[in-house]
Formats: sequence, C-alpha cells, structure tokens
Amino acid sequence: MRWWATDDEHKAALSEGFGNFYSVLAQDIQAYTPQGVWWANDAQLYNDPIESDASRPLVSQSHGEDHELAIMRLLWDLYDAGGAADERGAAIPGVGTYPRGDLVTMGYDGVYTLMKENVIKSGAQLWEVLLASATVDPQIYGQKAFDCAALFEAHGLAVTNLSMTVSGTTQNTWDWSSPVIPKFHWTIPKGYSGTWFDLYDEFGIKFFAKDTSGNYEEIYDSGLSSGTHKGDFSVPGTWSPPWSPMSISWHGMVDSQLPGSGTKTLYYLIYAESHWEYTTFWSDLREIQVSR
Ligand SMILES: [Ca+2]
Ligand SMILES: [Ca+2]
Repeated sequence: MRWWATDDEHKAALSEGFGNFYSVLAQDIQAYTPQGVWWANDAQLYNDPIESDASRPLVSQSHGEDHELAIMRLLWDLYDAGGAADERGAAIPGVGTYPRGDLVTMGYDGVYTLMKENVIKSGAQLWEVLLASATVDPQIYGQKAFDCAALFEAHGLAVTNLSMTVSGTTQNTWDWSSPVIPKFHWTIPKGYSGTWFDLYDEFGIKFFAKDTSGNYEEIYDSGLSSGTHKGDFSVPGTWSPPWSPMSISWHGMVDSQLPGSGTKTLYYLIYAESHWEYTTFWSDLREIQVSR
C-alpha cells in the first residue's frame, strides 16, 4: 500500500516477499507437492506463484507493495519463464485482455543480481530500477519497461482495467472526424491493512508511439493531477474515475503523429502515486488506433 503504510512496512513486505519467493523456488526445484499442513499455508505459497490453481486468481489477491504475497508473486513472475498465457488480465470486449501475460524471464541469477546489486528495499524501488534498466533515452523506453509494468499491474501495484470510451462506448479506435474527445478510465488498486482503501490518489496519463527500433517514444504526458473535474484525475472514493484530455491537447497529439490521412497505432498507460509518497507506478500499455 502507499497511502497509509510506512517505509518500514514497505521494507518488511519486500523482505518477507523475497523470502517467500525463495520458499516457492525451492518447492519448484524439488517438484514439491503441497502437503496441506494445517495453518502452514504451504498450499497457498505453492499454488499462487506456480499459477496452477484457478481458484486463487492472482490479480484480485494482491494489495500493493506492502503485501508480501504481492511482492512474492511479482518476484516469481520476474523469475519464471512465463508466457503470454501466464497470468491473467481482464478481458474487455473489443479491446483485448490486459494486463498482458507474463512476458518477463529473468531467471534466478537475474532476480538475485537485481535485488542484491541495487539493494532493493521496497516494491517502489524495484519498479524504479526496472524502469531505469529499460530506459533507452529520456522519454524513450524499451519493451521491457512495459512487460514489467504488466506484472506490477497484475499484482496490484498499478492501476488496472484501463479503457477508452467515446460517447460512453468502450473502443480502441478514434477517427479525426469525431467531434467527441475520448475519455479514459481505470480502476484504483485497493490496499489491504485491516480494511480496503484506494492505494493512490494522484494520476497521470502518458501516450507513446513506437519508433523504428521497436522502442516507445513518449509523446504526451498529462502530469500528475488529483483534481475532480474534466481534464483532471481521481475522484476519491470513485471506483473508476474518468478522464478526458482537453481538445487542444488531444488534437495536437494526434496531429503530430498523423499529420495526413491514414491510421496510426498509439499506446497509453495510466501512472499513479499517493500524495504521501512520490513513487509512481505504471500500468501496462493499452493500444489504440487513430485514423484520419
Ligand atoms: Ca516470468
Ligand atoms: Ca509467471
């Protein structure tokens, strides 16, 4: 959690989740079958990261960076081979299933070296290090940045359920002839510390276009906002705050990418932070098509 948890709690969750990661790693290496030891939670620690138990949906059980199981699952997914079908997202008709599957495979050496050499003490620090490692140039990011962001979203450390609507209809296309500027929606992850509450209260949106190298160039950043009106973000207590860019911003961005007729693929994500702290977490990218 970001809002009420302290730095010490983030650090405790990180160290506990790191330890749990080793537990399930050992079970996996030994092809261990959970013994169902009463109250020992061995089945839980085994099944969750191994992703073999559909009754334990990973997404809904993770509660931000002070949740040791969320950290464990995150480290596990950084480690394991994964694949597009590994991890579950929410299917939005006509848009796709997001966050995308687990597409990161760092292996044991990769995860251990990452944690040790960067002296990682919190989920936020883990994200910052991973993002930095995928930053090609200022505002240009490699695919790895978003593959990692997909895992942070899957495990409850970033906003989720992103969608774009035009006149109330969810879609991933927009045409220049439309008089309506899209709105963007998302779900704020909930922390769990005896009660449920929103983890974040400040949000921003970034747009990207893919360059010829396959990297993503940032083409628009709204900046963080905690307001409640059009053009702003975060309606406290509201499950899915809508946001719509100002017309001049939206048209300017599309025009810069698509000055003539045609179709262009753009990408966006929502980033979030708590005003109590200042680390932002990125969601996975969503893809939209603009035409003119
Ligand atoms: Ca993986
Ligand atoms: Ca995985």
